[in-house]
Parts: sequence; structure tokens; C-alpha cells
Amino acid sequence: MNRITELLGIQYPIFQGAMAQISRHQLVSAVSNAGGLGILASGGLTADEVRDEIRKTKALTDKPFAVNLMLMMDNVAEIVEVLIEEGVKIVTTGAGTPKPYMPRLKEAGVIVIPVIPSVKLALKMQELGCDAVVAEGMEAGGHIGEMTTMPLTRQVAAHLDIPVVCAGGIADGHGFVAATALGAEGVQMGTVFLAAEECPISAAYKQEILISVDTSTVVTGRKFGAPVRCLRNQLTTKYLELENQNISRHELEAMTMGALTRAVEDGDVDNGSLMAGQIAGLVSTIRPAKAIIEDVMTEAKAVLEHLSL
Ligand code: TUI
Repeated sequence: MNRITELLGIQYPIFQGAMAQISRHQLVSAVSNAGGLGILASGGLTADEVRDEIRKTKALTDKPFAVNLMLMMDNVAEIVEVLIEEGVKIVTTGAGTPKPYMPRLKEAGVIVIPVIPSVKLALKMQELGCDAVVAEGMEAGGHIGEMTTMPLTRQVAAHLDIPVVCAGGIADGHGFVAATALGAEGVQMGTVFLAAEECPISAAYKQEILISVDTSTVVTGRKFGAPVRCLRNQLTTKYLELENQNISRHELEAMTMGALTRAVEDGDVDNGSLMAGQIAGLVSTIRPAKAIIEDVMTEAKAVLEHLSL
């Protein structure tokens, strides 16, 4: 037991990252039923779709789960009301500050855990009354910051009084122990859950994760201050070529419009956006979410036993 498991009433301090269009009720309920924290992604959904996902999750698990607010979306206020109406107890946030929604969430007794990419933002979140933070390094998939996981996690843990969860580059017990050694009280993993049996992505996207290696990911959109990490494919190669020329952000955005849906739903691994973190090279088997979580904990114990100074 530590502050994270106690705060959230979960068995293991393992969060499943909220992946837009992917972290739906099937995966979320499997992770929560296995003793971790399943997190529903609201990115790209309408408030009614979020309500539907919450209800479907509740029908599949009686264990704690969370909903993630993607703060770049314009329907966040509406989603916040749905979460409160549906009695959601835990909210994580990403891609911005939850400040405007804090009074409403706290008045409703919701536990708020923002994902942050720097110590400065972590301190702000603590001041705002957040309950914990997820320090996410740029090894992660999707929308990322600039700090890498190790220096970020260590410095956030050294500066904050509230608990810290570490994300970005973790997929097994070794990563879990490393995160703990840096002062984190839990981990958040996304990429390894892409290969979960219950993860509802196309078979082709899953297969690309299984065959990827350490250097398979690239970061697009750096030039526009909106970096996104994905598996390298035809789309990212073309995007990076154009990014290096004087092409407008608008034109590039048109190219990536609907790209995540193409990967997740259509299995178009050439022209889709296959968001994944740098640890994808370690993920080589499809397992149930329960096995992923139990393997992390079993391996972490073995790693700890064999550590010596
Ligand atoms: O949010 C993420 N990762 C995501 S969101 C996403 S959806 C998307 N789809 C296509 C293009 C772009 C996004 C895919 N991946 N991770 C959490 C995260 N949050 N990383 C970085 C941050 C962050 C950044 C700025 C958190 C706070 C922040 O605050 C800035 C401010 O407003 O003060």
C-alpha cells in the first residue's frame, strides 16, 4: 500500500493511460477489474458519448476507474457536468491546466490528477489543490512535452508533497522499479496496453506495436509547438518532409485530419497515426490486461530482490 493505492482504493499503483479513441469501456473495465486504474479517454467524444462510455464501464466493473479530460477540446465544461452527474470519483487531465474546472470538481468531491510535463506546472497543480500528478516524459506516445521521464520524475517528486505517478517509457517490472526509485508512487502505462487483448484497436495497429523496435517512433509537429509521438510510417515520413519545408500548419493539419481514426478503426497503418511511446520495442505479445498488470508486479518484486548496491 502507498498513498496512491490508498487514495484511489485500488490494489496496484498502475494506471492505464487515457488514449484518445482507444481507452474505452472494454480496456478500462479490464484494467480496473485486474486491480489497476482504468482511465476512460474523453478526447474526441461528445458529452453524450462520454456518458455512454461511463455507463458501459460501470456495467462491467464495480472497481474504481477514472475519466480523462483532454483540455484542448472545446466541450470540456459539458463533459465535467456529465462526470459529476454520473458520480465519477477520479479525473485525470491532459494537454492543459484544469484550473477553470477545479472549483466545480472539488465541490463535487472528485479526485483530480493532472498529467504534467514540467516541475513548474506540477507545482501549479499542487497549489490548485490537485490530489496527485502524473509526470509524463517525452518518451510517451501521443502529445508530449520536452522533458524526459527520468529527470522529470525525479525533480517533480523532489519538489512536491502530493504523490507522483510516473509515465513515459514504462512497460514492465524493471520500469516500475525505476519509477519507484525516482520517488514515484505509481506508474501510468499506455503503449503496453495497446497490445492488451481487450484493447479495441485494429489488428493491424496492434501488430505494428508488436513488431516495432526501440527506434520505431518519431515526433511530428515540433515546429508548431505541438509535438506528437507515433510509429514511423508513410504518413509521418511525408509529414516530416513537409514540416521541414515552408508549408503552413493548416496544410499539415489537413493531412493528419482523421489519421487516428484511420489507424484505430480502419487498420490503415500507412496513412494512419499510430500513436505509441518509445517503449513499444519491448512489447511483443498480446496478453489480457490482467496478465500485463500481474507480470509488472511479479517482475518488479523479482527485480527488487536482485538489486544490490
Ligand atoms: O495529453 C497527452 N497526450 C495526448 S492527448 C492526445 S489527443 C491528440 N490528438 C492529436 C493531436 C494532438 C493531441 C494524444 N496524446 N498527454 C498528457 C500531457 N499533458 N502531455 C503534456 C501535457 C500538458 C501540456 C501542457 C499538460 C499541461 C500543460 O499545460 C500548459 C498550460 O496550459 O499551462
